[in-house]
Amino acid sequence: MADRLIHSEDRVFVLTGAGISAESGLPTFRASDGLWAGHRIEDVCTPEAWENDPELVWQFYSARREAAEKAQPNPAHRALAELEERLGGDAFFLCTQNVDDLHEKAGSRRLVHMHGDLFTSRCSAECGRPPAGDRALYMTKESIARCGCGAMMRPHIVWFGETPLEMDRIADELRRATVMLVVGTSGSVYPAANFVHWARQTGARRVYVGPEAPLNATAFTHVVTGKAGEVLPGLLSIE
Ligand code: BV8
Repeated sequence: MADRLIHSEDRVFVLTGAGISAESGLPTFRASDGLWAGHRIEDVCTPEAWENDPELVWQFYSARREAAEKAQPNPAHRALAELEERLGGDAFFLCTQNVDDLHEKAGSRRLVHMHGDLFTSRCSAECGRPPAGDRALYMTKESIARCGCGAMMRPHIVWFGETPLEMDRIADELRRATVMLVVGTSGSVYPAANFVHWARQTGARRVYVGPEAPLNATAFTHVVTGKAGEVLPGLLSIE
């Protein structure tokens, strides 16, 4: 990229996907050995899957809790946390599709998990009690925690067919951004894959970082090919 990506007066909206956590040892979804390997999405990541077999769903998410618990942020996560620090105030906003907590471990603060987060559970009967922090592993149906109302606790994760979280805040931050940076997402899941098209309407500069072009590559002004952990530290210096 000829000139610097970010200028001191910019407002930066960042969208991340599974690719940013790949260098931390967490598999992406669509890689051959990806997260879905061995599980059909519809068997572990839909409300129907939960109705059919809550034990299998909790075994899937317990395995992901175990992996995420051991994982550490990589230079890409840290570069974003440092950019937030340098821009300061509300000039930086991070929306992640990831349910791991590596952005928080790296020090990011102004962020939302639009697809939920691994270390929170909520009442499967939606009795009204708020979601609660939960790092336990549930490998059998009998061991699954119960809500005060008696219903099973479910992962606080947005499954296919469910409404993503914080959409109003995300739309508001996207409207105000002058730069949109997208890192490590294949652009195959909606509404996240639409965000770059929304940013195009505001005239924001739109940059993708990843080893291969995403499905919505034509919507970007710049595509920087490479691994996030190798590219982001250099890319995010401010003019
Ligand atoms: C909804 C939580 C209504 C679970 C997830 C329009 C058209 C078609 C279909 C739909 C549509 N609208 C809605 C749908 C249905 C569906 C959908 O999109 N289906 C797809 C399959 C076609 N969407 C929904 O159901 C959504 N809900 O639409 O509700 C609504 C809409 C708007 C407003 C209100 C209501 C809910 C979808 C959320 C599902 N839950 N995650 C869990 O984690 O277990 S989605 C899950 O998959 C992730 O969160 C992520 O979003 C997606 C995976 O994608 P990526 O993160 O991109 O990962 P992937 O493996 O695909 O790619 C990795 C990338 O990283 C690659 O590009 C690779 O090159 C790159 N990479 C690899 N290594 C590196 C790297 N990059 C950088 N550095 C590296 N080192």
